[in-house]
Amino acid sequence: MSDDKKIIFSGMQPSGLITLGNYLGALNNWTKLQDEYNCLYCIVDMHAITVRQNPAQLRKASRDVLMQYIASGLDPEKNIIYYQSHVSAHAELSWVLNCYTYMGELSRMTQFKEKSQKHADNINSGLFTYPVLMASDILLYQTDLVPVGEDQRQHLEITRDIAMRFNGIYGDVFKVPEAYISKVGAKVMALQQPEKKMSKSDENKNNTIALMDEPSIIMSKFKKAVTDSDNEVRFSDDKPGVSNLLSIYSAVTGITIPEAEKEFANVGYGNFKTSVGEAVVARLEPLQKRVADLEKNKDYLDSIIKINGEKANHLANKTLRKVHKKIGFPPRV
Ligand code: ATP
Ligand code: LTN
Repeated sequence: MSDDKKIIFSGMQPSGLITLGNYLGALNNWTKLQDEYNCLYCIVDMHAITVRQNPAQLRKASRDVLMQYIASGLDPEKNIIYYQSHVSAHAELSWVLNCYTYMGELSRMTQFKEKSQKHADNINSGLFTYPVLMASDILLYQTDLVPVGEDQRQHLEITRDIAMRFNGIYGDVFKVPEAYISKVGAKVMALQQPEKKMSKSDENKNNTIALMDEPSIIMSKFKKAVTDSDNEVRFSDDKPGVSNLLSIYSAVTGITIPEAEKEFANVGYGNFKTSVGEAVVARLEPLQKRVADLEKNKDYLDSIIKINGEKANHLANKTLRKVHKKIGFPPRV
């Protein structure tokens, strides 16, 4: 890592198949940052277990996320790509920061409220302290910028609050990070319920496009996407389904939304949805081919994880040691 570049950190949970929302809101933006910044992209398996996971599926999903990171264009030689559970400093810092985070601020987190409603039978304390682990991920690397989708803005705010609180007591221990949220694709909505965000753990698979969905599946999901009854392709708050499809089209093709509205001015919803589906298929096909190639290359993937895990451990431990010293833990002799 060169000293003169700013540091970027972000992550994704291996809690299911990466969706078009994750791709447009996060992953695709990450690939544009890799030359200008020192970047760390984590596969946050420790966050994923805040919801019950099947062990074999979690292992597979973690590997799938790794392959899809690389297939999307993240170069594992330029970026530190690693599994969160391989760097124990995340858990260690998280314990410390738990002691500097208030129950009140955690109970205001919308993600906690939503997930505890959805998993009413498993409202575990990990789900509650999820943002503290996320703050630890970010603060361990003295991160400047965190590229995420709109839904993570509140978690970034609490990360900043925790960092400032800690620095206020002990001096400048942590860099206070900024959220980095792109305008295009920051909130892709569910295809059948465009009032809620597309989410990889959604049980209704017609709501989500997975990056690895076959072209015929992608086309059929777009054909079934909810629109409205006035048959006019226009971006507007009162047309959430159509607006979402326009945003997706704009994000995958690079065409602006006003240009897309013109393109579809006299086109019925059926043909509009087919065009959006085709644009997404065209965008995802090369990525899917790269994943198929990577799948054959187990040794290569293993070596990436090993080398990058070591780099992350080294950087994380520097901050952790500093924290331990500041709070008064006895030195190791
Ligand atoms: P889960 O359903 O398990 O909560 P998720 O789909 O919300 O998962 P995460 O792994 O929590 O995905 O998020 C990974 C990244 O993708 C984050 O930066 C998040 O902001 C972004 N993201 C998630 N959903 C969307 C969406 N619908 N639109 C844009 N960005 C999104
Ligand atoms: N909570 C995030 C995933 C995540 C993350 C991070 C993102 C965990 N740790 C650190 C950015 C930086 C989410 O997307 N739901």
